[in-house]
Amino acid sequence: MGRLSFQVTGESHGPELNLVLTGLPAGLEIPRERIDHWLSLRRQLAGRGPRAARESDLWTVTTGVSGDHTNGGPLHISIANKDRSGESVDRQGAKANLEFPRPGHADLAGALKWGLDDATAVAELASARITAAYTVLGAICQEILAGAGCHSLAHVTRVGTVIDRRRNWRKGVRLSRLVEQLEASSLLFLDGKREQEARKLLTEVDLAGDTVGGAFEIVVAPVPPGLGGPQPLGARLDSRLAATVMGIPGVRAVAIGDAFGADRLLGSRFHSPLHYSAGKGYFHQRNTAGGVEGGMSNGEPIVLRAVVKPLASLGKPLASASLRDGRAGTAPAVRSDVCAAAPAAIVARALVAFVLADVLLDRGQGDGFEPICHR
Ligand code: EPS
Repeated sequence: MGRLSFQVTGESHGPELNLVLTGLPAGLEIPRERIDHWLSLRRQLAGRGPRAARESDLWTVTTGVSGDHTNGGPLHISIANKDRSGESVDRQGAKANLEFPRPGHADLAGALKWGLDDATAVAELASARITAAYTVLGAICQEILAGAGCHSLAHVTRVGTVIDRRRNWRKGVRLSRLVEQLEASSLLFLDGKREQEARKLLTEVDLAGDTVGGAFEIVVAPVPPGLGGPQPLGARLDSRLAATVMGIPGVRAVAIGDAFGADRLLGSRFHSPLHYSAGKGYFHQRNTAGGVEGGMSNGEPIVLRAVVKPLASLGKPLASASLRDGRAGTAPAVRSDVCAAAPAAIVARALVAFVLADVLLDRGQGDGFEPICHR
């Protein structure tokens, strides 16, 4: 769409994941520590199942660098899988029988698409394992944002019934200290007491053989105004951000700003008065627009929110029907994570960094400002 593009390949239990990223400027340092840090957050935050603990996400750059810096060519990075068994396993460690699709998983739709009587191949492609590669992508793109002075954070706002403290992300907010605070929390919560409640809930849900949904928000600030555009559709920042984050397995709803709940409100209540000060420039009292109006950044923090469904692999599975002959049965009790909210938030931060790095690098004729970062 813009200047950057990427491809990711790999199966959940295949030998490796591969990321090919094109369009990077030459001379960008590969941020090894940040990549490892983001990967370990994605792997180790609360809510993960036994598989995540077994992986170490060792990654190797094979092309596109000269020493520690990009050389202007396509960057290729592979991430090794430790579990290379080629198939999902059940909670006892035996091959999961995917003749009976897990309701809510990709199993049924993929089996119908490819005419399969066992959904193993579908589960391999649909697995969230691929998000390790998105995380590497985002950690690199965050360097481009950093070059433009933009910080970003991932905050889990809900795990099941437990809601974390909320903030109004207003212009001038400094994100770097908050990032440290959030990353010290096992669930990317701001409030330690609520984090403990959410941890307790995760343990209970796991013991019950169930999974639980959640929600998160990604915040980027400061953001220069005018990124994106009202036309064409593919240039709209809201459309690009939402479409990209919606592609994370488990994410089922994406909103910009305070849009969740806006269906109940009057315009005079939802929108917020506009002000101007010499120091801050233009700003709204409340950032209900989430920093994007008319498909363009308005200079306020970008706030993207998303809902993650409860994962479909259950310890006490639902009734299902055979892919062979339709007979009634039960879906398998496949090994799984308990809640995807925290790892998905890290992945969303990564993909948001990709979209914003792309619009920052791609600014050219018609955009009306000096390129911020084009080493
Ligand atoms: C996943 C199921 C689990 C997760 C996996 C995504 O794997 P397994 O089937 O081996 O138990 O742990 O996520 C990862 C391996 C990862 O690195 O994120 C799924 O069905 O999507």
